[in-house]
Amino acid sequence: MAVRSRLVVTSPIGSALVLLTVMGCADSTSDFDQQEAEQLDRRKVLLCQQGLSDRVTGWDKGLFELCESVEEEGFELVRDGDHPAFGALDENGAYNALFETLDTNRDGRVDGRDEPTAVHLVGFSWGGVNITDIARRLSADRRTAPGSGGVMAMVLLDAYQPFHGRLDIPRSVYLTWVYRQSETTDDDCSHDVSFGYGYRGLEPRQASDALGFCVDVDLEDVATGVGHCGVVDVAADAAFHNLTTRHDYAPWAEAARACVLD
Ligand SMILES: [Ca+2]
Repeated sequence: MAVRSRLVVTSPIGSALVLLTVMGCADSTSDFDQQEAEQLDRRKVLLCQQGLSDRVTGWDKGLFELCESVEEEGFELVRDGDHPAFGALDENGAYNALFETLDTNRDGRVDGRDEPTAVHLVGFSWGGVNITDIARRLSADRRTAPGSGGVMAMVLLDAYQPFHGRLDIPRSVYLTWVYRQSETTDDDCSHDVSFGYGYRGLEPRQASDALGFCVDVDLEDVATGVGHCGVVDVAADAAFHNLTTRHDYAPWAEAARACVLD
């Protein structure tokens, strides 16, 4: 186990440099030419996935508003009918809808003949684990050409599933921000569905050969009394900033840590 030491998380500039590195640049804005600018301006798609009981109970816990606020910034939101996010038990439906959105020429493949698209993913609780699966599936899908299955940015909000000890971040995701709480409050609504145990966001582990960067924020360091069911509201501004600028959220820079590497 190791921690990626070259990650810069102390300022928004950190992720800007990260992005330039991802895009194949060296490390300075002098290399940020028209080609990279066009890549940043490419079509942006957002897929969101909810927690396990959220669809049943009607609780979106702030996720719908977050996803639609990003949509208003020019992102194409992959909707599940009228819902701005997919239910946790419909990972296949979410994946298929994403694939169809990326397959712009409708030939059953995602490759260089489709419109260039930057994929963005958001998942809360159970949906956060699903979202990491979706990122992994996209890069491994035989219908996806090499180089066309990457994810530009992913935000995981207290990702949790029973029987998962940790959260594996796929190497195909360039920028990952993980917001989680490590000490569930006594009155948190997750107690009702976990025999009183309460949910805590899983610790992310990034593949040591990952191409991108992963930032881990324990919300206990930036807020008080955060429970599992309040994570989306607490982290919504940070997530919005991450997705729309691809930069770190400066107010929480002191709490940001590089994800542990496998
Ligand atoms: Ca296609």
